[in-house]
Amino acid sequence: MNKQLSVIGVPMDLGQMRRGVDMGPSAIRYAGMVERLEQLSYTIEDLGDIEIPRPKHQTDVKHDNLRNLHEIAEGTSRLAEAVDQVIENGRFPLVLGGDHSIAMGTLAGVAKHYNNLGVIWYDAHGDLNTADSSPSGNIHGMPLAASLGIGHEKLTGIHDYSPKIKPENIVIIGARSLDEGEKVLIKEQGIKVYTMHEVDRMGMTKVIDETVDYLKDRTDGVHLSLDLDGLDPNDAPGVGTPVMGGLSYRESHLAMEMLHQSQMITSAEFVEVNPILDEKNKTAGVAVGLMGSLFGETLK
Ligand code: 6HN
Ligand code: MN
Ligand code: MN
Ligand code: MN
Repeated sequence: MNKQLSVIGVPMDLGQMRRGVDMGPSAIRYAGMVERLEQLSYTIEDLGDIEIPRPKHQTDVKHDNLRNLHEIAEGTSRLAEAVDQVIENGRFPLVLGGDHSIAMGTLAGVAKHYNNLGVIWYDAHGDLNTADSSPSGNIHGMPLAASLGIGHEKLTGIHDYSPKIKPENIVIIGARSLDEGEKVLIKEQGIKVYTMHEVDRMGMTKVIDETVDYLKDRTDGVHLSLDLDGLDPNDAPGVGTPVMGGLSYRESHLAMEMLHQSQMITSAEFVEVNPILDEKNKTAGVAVGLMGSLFGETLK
């Protein structure tokens, strides 16, 4: 793994309606991220936080079922620039959210450096909505669709190109709350999904083995987009859209350890940590623990 990490915080809360997720990057840093990764002999450069615009006026709040469209497009474009530069400098981008709408910016910055970027989307949700299919108008439910080039052009066109990724290069793990339109898109586009049903039947070992096999030959880099709500709310309570019956703390550590062993991950983001909804910064601690495993911590 690239031993030079660049950390970028994204205090974004405009993609959903619960306050507090903008403090996710601080909470993760406070939980000891830098110390944890330095122990694994990574060199860490913390680039601080991307500036996210505040919504300008009340009438600007909702454009055609796309809440805070302009501000999110602006903030994620800045993120795309920063991530692009990190890769340009030969370093590994580690992005801290913020709500999941930031993935549009991260992927925009990452994907132009690859011909076939793979994406592992670790999440209770598919985040494959568009303005037409979204039940909420919340853009954090849309970043995977936008990255595929599906949705409003302000979102699909971030960093001036589209699409960022191909449907056959995506693996979703942990899904248990998919909207009808998302299910249709998954079928139409042939996106690989391991729902909780498959994780329960197959076990996480087989899920990750298959994921690695599937992505190995078809991709030249793999981005991990880890939404903390992929985990069960008992293990990660500090998230805005919790869904019962999720991936356990232990399954998630196993997944991260196996992904480390695969040597496949070339960029990562940890999103949706909301310290206001959390229990004593537990969820940020879980995020840092999972980073430890992803970056090679072992008990031996
Ligand atoms: N996330 N599918 C729901 C929606 O409003 O589109 C929930 C989205 C959650 C998004 O957790 O990143
Ligand atoms: Mn506007
Ligand atoms: Mn998500
Ligand atoms: Mn989610």
